[in-house]
Amino acid sequence: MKVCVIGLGYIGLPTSAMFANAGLEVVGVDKKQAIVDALNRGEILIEEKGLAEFIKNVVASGHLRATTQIEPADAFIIAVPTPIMPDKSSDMRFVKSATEDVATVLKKGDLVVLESTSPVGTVDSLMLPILEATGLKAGRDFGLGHSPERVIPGNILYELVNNHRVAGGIDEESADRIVALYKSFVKGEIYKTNARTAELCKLSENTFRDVNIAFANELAKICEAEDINVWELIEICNKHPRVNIHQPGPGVGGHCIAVDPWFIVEKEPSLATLIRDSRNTNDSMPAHTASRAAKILEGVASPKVCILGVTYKPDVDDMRESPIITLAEILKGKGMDVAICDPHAAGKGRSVAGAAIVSDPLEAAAGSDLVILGVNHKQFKTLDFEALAKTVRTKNFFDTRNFADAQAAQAAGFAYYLLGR
Ligand code: SAJ
Repeated sequence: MKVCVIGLGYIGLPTSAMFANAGLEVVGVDKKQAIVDALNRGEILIEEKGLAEFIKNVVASGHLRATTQIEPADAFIIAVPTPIMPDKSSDMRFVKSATEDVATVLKKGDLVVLESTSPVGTVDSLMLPILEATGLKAGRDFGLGHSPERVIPGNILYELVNNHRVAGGIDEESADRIVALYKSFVKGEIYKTNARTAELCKLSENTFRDVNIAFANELAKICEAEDINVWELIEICNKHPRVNIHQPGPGVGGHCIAVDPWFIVEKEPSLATLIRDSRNTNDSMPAHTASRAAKILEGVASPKVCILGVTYKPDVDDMRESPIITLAEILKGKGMDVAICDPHAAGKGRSVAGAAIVSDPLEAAAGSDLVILGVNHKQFKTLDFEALAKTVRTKNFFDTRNFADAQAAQAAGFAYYLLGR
């Protein structure tokens, strides 16, 4: 069995390695020569727990190699990006061109599986016509369907194997063949359905989270207006056996939860009203956080703000769609001097709102009038507030995650502010 995986990113790479580790012959295809060259040397260019070692081993075993050109295979897995355009519509260019590539080598008996998160109808309206233009008929001559990845960055290798999966086929036999293929390494259940349901499954999972986070963020704003601590409120509510309110924060980032709900809105704009409102609520949080910061700094001449954390979530180096980048840009736009500290994102030549990212909180906080905790990285749990107090100009601390040691901050003389209170 030979599998061709198209797109060697956060999903394509570990998925290729899983198939290879299960003994299949795997060819990874990517347009970027640097990724292909690295993989053929047994190396990767992204950061993901355990992945470098795993890839090194499967490449050495001879089961995995990479190329820039598609090759004939028995199964094709498409794991390319499906980004969003500025107008919030989906950009399906990469799925389209990957499908066109598959069509050039497609033969009777093959199986084609879309893994990329995609709007409902992608398999039957975008991919199927391209593949059938070869003269082969979907269902009769080749299998086709959707089996979205559902793994969380930072724990991909574990979740790829252990999470449940959905296998949506354009017909029963396609679904069966997708199940059989993934069973080579998946230990979770694989649920069979049709392709459209599988497409909406993936979108609904991330939208569930987005809507629930929006609810928490709306509660945070309500609590600020009503002089209630939202964190205490949520903790107590969640003691109820059927309540599980999510955590508020300065916004929702990443390339999934902040993006996928728009794929539903794009398809059904007049029906997806709660979904659209939730997205807008979450998108309003960086500006809301910035206006709280501006209020704290009222009357301070040429204020300097230090932000701790700039990635989209804790303990990763991934900054995609991070709400903290938006927050930093808004603060800069308000005329503030912004310094950024992030131990995970530092040292990679990246800058945010014109500021270089440094790894030492004390260095970033020097001379500042407000320190904002933006991301709950482990390192920030044990901030040295005594040392921080000596380096700042004004002792203001604004925690957007209810994460820092408030007592230690206050003991060191900081005025401690909390989002959602
Ligand atoms: N966040 C909150 N409050 C919360 C939970 C999260 O503000 O209560 C924010 C985080 O700070 C972060 C964002 O949401 O900015 C998203 O982080 P996340 O860790 O919840 O999710 P992702 O985007 O890393 O991964 C999600 C996962 N989906 C679900 O949990 C339903 C993952 O399983 C998916 O595979 C992934 O999206 C994907 O690729 O679609």
